[in-house]
Amino acid sequence: MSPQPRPSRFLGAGIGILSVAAAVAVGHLVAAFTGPGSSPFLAVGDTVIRFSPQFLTEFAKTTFGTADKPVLLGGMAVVILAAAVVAGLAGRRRVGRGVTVVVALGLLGLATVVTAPTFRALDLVAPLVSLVVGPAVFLGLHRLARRSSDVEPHGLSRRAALLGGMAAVAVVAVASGVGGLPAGSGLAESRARMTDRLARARLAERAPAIPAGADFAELGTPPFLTSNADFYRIDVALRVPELRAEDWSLRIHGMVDREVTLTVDDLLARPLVERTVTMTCVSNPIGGDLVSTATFTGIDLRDLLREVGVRPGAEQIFATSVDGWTAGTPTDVVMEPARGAMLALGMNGEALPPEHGYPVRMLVPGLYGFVSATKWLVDLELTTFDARRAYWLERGWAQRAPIKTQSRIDFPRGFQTVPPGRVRCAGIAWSQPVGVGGVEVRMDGGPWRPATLTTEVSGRTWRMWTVDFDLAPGSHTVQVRATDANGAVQTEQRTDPIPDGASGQPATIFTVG
Ligand SMILES: Nc1nc2c(c(=O)[nH]1)N[C@H]1C(S)=C(S)[C@@H](COP(=O)(O)O)O[C@H]1N2
Ligand SMILES: [Mo]
Repeated sequence: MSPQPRPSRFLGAGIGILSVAAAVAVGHLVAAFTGPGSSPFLAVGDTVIRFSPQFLTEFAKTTFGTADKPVLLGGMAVVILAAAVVAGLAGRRRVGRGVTVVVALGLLGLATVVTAPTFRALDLVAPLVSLVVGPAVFLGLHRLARRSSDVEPHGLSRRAALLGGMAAVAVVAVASGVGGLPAGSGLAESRARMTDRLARARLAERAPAIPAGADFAELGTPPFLTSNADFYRIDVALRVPELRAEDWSLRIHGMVDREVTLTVDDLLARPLVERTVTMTCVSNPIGGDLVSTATFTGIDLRDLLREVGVRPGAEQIFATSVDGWTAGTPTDVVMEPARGAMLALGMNGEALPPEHGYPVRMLVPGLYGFVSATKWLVDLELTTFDARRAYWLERGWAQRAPIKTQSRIDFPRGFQTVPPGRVRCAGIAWSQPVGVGGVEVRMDGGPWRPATLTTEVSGRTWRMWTVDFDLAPGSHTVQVRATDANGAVQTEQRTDPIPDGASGQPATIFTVG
């Protein structure tokens, strides 16, 4: 009997990497058919997000912005790669050790899928397939490697068999990973149908017309309406939930007189309203761009809740998305007659884009998104504040979070150099739902001067401002503050976004020269 030579380090590591890659990729491919929630790779990522401490989430958001998810998945790939190399090296002398590491990785994937908030029995298939594929490939390649190193006349062809086997695994892994990316979910067709239905529906309430001079885009402000492509996006979903309108339903239960379950047809049979709303994220720093405006189409949430019958003592509307994210909205705010809270199906003349909550999201003008704007909404429970604690409340953010009166300087930009003479400063301000009453600007600590404002479209939306200064060459500092329609001035007091939104007046240093 020939001795059992161990594969070279290089070969050992290669076998480890290939078997783990095959396991991950095949699991991902199977998940494309059984449900995106069951991809072991994505489930591990979701779990990392779910259990990340607050500071880390904030760090990721501020450092990588919306690239935070690709960065996370890339980081995970590196860690898994390292574990695969460890498995490969450990398995050189004793195959069993390598297999143990591969199985441990598989069990990790299985555990994260099973503990996901959206877990269903069918989700077991993908991680179980991964769990089998990993060790099987590992053992198979080891067998080929052993044989190919036997000193026999057939050595060359056995070597060829090993290389062929490794290449085949690599091809299968890449093909599965790529194949698993776009799951054929019929989402595009579903959205096209919805866009069509919304376009043909009769509106019971129209959004106000946007007048020609609603923005100062030529001076550097954003356009009044943000396009869907440019609308800021914030959520904790690693993969955008793929939920067809045809499969959607919303359960309204808890402290209500009549529990109901509604379909999209039920919603479209109700009077449709169209409202233009400026949305803001509580994480938006002073001067930040997590603020956007769109015209939403949907149904009035207050009307719906009045029909369902809200019981006294139901302090919050606890909303859950299909991927298990939650938000608690104070009931009293939603039930204010002029508030305009809604369940939205359309955004700027089309079905909600998948990343903004298709098919249905909630929206409450004047409340930060984390307490009001649940995307991919599937459940509303009327309950007390004590009974349920929402996702961000659990992580140190506030229970009640009205949007603070805020303003932003869009021109000049920080440290920009502008030509001498007349400098035309411009920016935006918002104070939902009452609206912006005025904006004042001062230069280099001088007197506050009233700015020119665009025509108000609605108290639920932002307003743009501009003011001219004649400036001498040199460094200057411009500062702005908004006043709401009731005369309350935006505070000078600086606070961080956590727990209920940043406050303070923006200031920009720039150069005239
Ligand atoms: N399902 C779900 N809905 C969500 C979130 C989320 O993480 N998951 N984030 C909320 C937050 S913090 C904000 S600011 C808004 C952002 O909505 P947008 O991405 O459409 O701008 O969505 C809210 N709705
Ligand atoms: Mo947010």
